[in-house]
Amino acid sequence: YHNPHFIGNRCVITHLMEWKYDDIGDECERFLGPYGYGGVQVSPVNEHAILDRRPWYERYQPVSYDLRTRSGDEQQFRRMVKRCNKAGVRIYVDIVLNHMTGGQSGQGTNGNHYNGITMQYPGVPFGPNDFHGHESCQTKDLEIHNYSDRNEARNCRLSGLRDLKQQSEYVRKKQVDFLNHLIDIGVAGFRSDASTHQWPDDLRSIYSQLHTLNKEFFPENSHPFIYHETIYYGGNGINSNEYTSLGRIIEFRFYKEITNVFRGNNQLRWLKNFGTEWGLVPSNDALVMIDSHDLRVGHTGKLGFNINCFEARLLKASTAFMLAWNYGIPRVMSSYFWNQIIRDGKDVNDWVGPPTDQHGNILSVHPNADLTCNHEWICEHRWRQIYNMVRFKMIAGQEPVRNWWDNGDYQIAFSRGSHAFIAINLQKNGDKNLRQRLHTGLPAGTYCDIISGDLIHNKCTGKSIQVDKNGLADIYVGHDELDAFVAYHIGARI
Ligand code: AAO
Repeated sequence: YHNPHFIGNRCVITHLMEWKYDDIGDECERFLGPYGYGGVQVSPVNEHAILDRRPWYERYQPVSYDLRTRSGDEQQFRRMVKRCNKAGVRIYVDIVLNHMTGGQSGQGTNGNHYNGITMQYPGVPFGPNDFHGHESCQTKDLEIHNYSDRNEARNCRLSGLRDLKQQSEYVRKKQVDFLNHLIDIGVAGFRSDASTHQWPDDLRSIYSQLHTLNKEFFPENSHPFIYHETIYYGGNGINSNEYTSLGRIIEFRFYKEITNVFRGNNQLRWLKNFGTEWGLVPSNDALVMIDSHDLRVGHTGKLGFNINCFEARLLKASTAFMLAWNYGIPRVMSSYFWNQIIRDGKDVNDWVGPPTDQHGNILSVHPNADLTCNHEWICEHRWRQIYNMVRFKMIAGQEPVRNWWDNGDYQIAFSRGSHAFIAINLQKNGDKNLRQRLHTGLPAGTYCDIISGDLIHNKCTGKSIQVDKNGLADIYVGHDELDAFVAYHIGARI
């Protein structure tokens, strides 16, 4: 469950939040495949509640396991999976097994009625006996109040969401069928939503009944890749290591520590031994990110601390570190535009759903010739500084971190063996420019900086360096430049 089943040396996932399946299929063929992305996380695919104003988070309120959302129906989902696999790009589905809807009633995206008050979900079907009640949850209002309490966190309700009793064989069977349906279609794995709120043994039992991956696209006997949302920062919270035997975990300490460093609260020089020595889980157990669908709107962490698309320079630099460092499987968030208005530390528009036409249909993505998207879709995964670092990571491969240099403060540089080299400058005081003759680890030659430009027709469109026969080069990152870093690798050498 730890292996993402990437093709070749691909190694990065992007979350195309709320994209339509047809668009994701196009994107796999025209961009993700050619530019070396390994996979796509898609927003929840099963029927969910339709809420007022159509917030993005309605997708986290399941109504049934039928495959139909505003992103498309089952046929479109199948077509996408096939096209992406053929383009060398895997599909991972965000699965919401912990709960059904909140305490309201209405219609789901496939036309099934549901009632969260009486806990009737005829589309599955689930009834009141399939949910946790006072016999297992000790809080008066059945809500989780203490997230560190194992029983409460798993047997009570997360923000009012009706909490499924996964101890019931019937409930597990319905969920196994759902996951097997997706596996048979050809997905490579799952993001497990709200994992901390489910008992590890229940998940284990569900996973033990899963099919192996579809042989049309995967080697025989491949198991789905599963990564768990376990928000753990140490202390007495529920430890994410309770889940590492089940698959990978999303290592929130990575996001928190890296954000803290790039925000200027901790010198970059300390990153020299970043990873397990900082208390993180072993690299092979981790999936990492800088931004996510929750972080960008402060549904986890804090606005002002979290880094999202509205702070592009910081997002690019921190993402570059994530992609240059050899830890975990990185996931790049790709969002859509919303009008962020922060009041009292909260974004009043934290609910805003994907761009739609006046009938509520999600808009298609029409990229520009310069590879960027239009105003509605941010497409961080198409920013040059980011997709070129995806290539950097691919070229760095399994090479170790070497040639570490720092100025004792907010400037660092390191190589990945003799394949790639990066220098980052976030210096705030004293000599703010990074100007050094450094060991790059690279073979002699002229290299293009893949951040300020590209190698095109054997010429650098941005900056370049000369590496001498000892691997030394003059590295420069001015403090006032568009980007806070430069990056070079053997794939962009003249
Ligand atoms: C919506 C409405 C609610 C309404 C509900 C039901 O917004 O007002 O009550 O419907 O009608 C998403 C949205 C929710 C939405 C939900 C359903 O974010 O707003 O509710 O869909 O439509 C916890 C969970 C974690 C969860 C996260 C948001 O543990 O699993 O909250 N993430 C996932 C998804 C998310 C989704 C759901 C789960 C539900 O990614 O998109 O919700 O399917 C503490 C806890 C964490 C907790 C965070 C939340 O963290 O430990 O477990 O996450 O708080 O902020 C310190 C502490 C640390 C603490 C942290 C805060 O560092 O050490 O423990 O601060 O960041």
